[in-house]
Amino acid sequence: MAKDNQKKPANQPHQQNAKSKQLDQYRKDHKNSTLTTNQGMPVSNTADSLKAGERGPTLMEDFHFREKMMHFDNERIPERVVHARGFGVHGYFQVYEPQTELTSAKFLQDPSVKTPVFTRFSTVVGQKGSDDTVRDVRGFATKFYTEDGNYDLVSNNMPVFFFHDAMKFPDFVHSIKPEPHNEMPQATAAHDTLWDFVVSNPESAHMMMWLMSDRAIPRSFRMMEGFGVNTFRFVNAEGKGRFVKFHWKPLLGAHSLVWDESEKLRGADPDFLRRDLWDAINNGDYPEFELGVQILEEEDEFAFDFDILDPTKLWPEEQVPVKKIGKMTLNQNQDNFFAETEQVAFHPGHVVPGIDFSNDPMLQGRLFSYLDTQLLRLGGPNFAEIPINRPIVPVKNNQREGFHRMSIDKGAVSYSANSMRGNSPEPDPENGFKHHAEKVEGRKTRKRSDSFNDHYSQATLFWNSMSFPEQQHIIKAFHFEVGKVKDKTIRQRVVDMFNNVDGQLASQIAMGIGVNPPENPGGSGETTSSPALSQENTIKSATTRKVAILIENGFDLKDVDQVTTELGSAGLQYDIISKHQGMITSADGKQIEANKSYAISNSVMYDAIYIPGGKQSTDQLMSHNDAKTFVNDAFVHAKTIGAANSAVDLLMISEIKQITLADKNTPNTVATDMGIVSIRDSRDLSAFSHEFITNIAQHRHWARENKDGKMSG
Ligand code: HDE
Repeated sequence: MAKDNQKKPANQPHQQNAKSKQLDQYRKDHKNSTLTTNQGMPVSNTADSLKAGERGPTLMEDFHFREKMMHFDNERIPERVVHARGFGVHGYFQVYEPQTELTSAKFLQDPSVKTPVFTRFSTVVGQKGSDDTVRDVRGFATKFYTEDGNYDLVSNNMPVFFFHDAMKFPDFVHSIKPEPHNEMPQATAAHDTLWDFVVSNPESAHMMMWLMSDRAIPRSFRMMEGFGVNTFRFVNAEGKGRFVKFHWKPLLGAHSLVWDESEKLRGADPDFLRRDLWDAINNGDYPEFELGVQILEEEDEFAFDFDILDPTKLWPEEQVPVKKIGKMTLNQNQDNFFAETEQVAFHPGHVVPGIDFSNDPMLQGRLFSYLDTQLLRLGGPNFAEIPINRPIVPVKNNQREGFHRMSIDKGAVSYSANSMRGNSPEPDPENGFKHHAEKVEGRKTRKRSDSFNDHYSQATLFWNSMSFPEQQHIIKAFHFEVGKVKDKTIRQRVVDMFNNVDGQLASQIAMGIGVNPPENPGGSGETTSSPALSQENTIKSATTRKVAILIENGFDLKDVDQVTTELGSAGLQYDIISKHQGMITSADGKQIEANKSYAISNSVMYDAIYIPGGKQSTDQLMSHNDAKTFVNDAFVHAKTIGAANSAVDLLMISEIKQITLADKNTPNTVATDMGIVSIRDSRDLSAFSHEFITNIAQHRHWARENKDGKMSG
């Protein structure tokens, strides 16, 4: 069972502390150990190969060289065909109350039990070495190590998918991956073949709306929802089944980057999302997600105007509420990326008694694919024996041998039924997994049900549910993604296809990509909206957000001390940034350390910026472009900016226009305008700090978009 680590207070410079602790432990673990070969033989020299004379040829008998090189030459395994780039962390799950009425799954019964979990977050399209912040779906796969064996909830951060039937998966993935003739472009949907697939497969409309939305560029893996997408079934001890959709709801809310920021982050920190997760866990800011379920009685299977087995449809939360039944806490980083993140094998078919499948045609296909793909990737059928994949309960069966078999199976009997071993291990008809006894009949056919044929209503529902800034971001995303398509016919077909979603949307798309607007602006006729779909309505919190503090020599120490104390007690993190890394001297001669310089930091790595006062510091900040670029970027990206005393002058020379700043005539008064918080002539920054943190909690101040003539979405 996972251990429940104590939450550590926010501190600074946080990464250094955690890192040096890890390093100390690492050194302790490896103290005075002797280097050996894989056979355990002590090695005398691992730098020079065995040669005939100091300048002579290398000898074939150098078994240490050959073993070392053979192992190195074979260190790579095939990356996942999709979701290659990922990052995994450990944690635990606890149910709030027994769910006996809904399911017999044991890990959903006892609130005192902490079920260990391993969660791997991923992008879909990019290769293992691609960038974290690309526009893409994010995978969110969790392995629960339960007392009834492993249960895998293999989710995405979007609730629907591009088509109905798994049969189309190879076609879709071929179209979105780099084009095969020149392997371009990498890790993006912005090219001809994907959009050719889209216009040729109109059921993709709804998912493409999600992919063009802010959901495709999350601020953090910690601030992302998860969705099981496919319809599953809960079955209770009496055998009663109900349809279920799974959700993960982050306690920090669901938040996104803006497009310009995500592009810049790819250069500034391609590991941005994995570093954010790694640092948060090292800091004791453990990500928490509530597990939610939407439940439908079997009698209500046909009560909706969409088919509940259709994976291009969501069940609007206003119609089928999400019941939160437990919480996952991710509290431990992995020890070894390869052993854990790379070797973990998820499979939607890893279920436990109490969780079963529906006839969702995509789910049925997935049940084949995941097992099949591990054979090549993990080198054979014994991947369940790799430590990260091993259940916490004993595995007993008559499977034997195969590549990389770890267990030494004793005795002569490896079959069932047998008499030589009393037929043990034997099936347990009482407690063993029983498939829900659903009645099924039908003629063999390759047809899809007509009930799957409405491709546009829910795409419109999604569009209707977006706030104005979210809609603007979607239009901008279409301009970028479809604008990159070279074939003008496909660009025109995109406009015509999305005219079925919303006429205004289609006209706006057309405007940016050099094709004709629809002759008759259309739409699907769907007029309702679902507030749960907009990230404007998510949880807003400043906790764990990261602030950049810009100073130079001559800064006001009190301005730094007061605000950093308040940030620390509100659970925020910060870096002190200066032209040069190292000690910086305040106006009254005290020194503090700048743990970052402009060379290794960038505005896009932070949620907010604070500039303390101190005339000499402000003058220096104004004299070089780095600080101005920091502030201007934060402004364009709609982030909270705070400035105290003389630092307000820096804001006045930046691109910040049409904003009300603190005035010399109203000293000691906090001015807040669209997320810019300022104060002049003040020795007490407590009211300022409070206002600054409240603004950070808003995530972004969209009203500011376009105020400088640039559009960040
Ligand atoms: Fe996957 N998917 N998928 N998928 N998927 C894989 O399995 C597949 C789908 C998801 O972190 C592969 O082990 C088919 C939906 C995640 O290791 C592969 C279809 C959802 C991950 C595969 C789908 C997902 C995968 C590649 C039907 C959201 C990463 C490597 C169209 C519910 C797991 C592997 C990890 C990985 C097949 C659709 C989520 C090829 C056939 C829908 C999070 O087996």
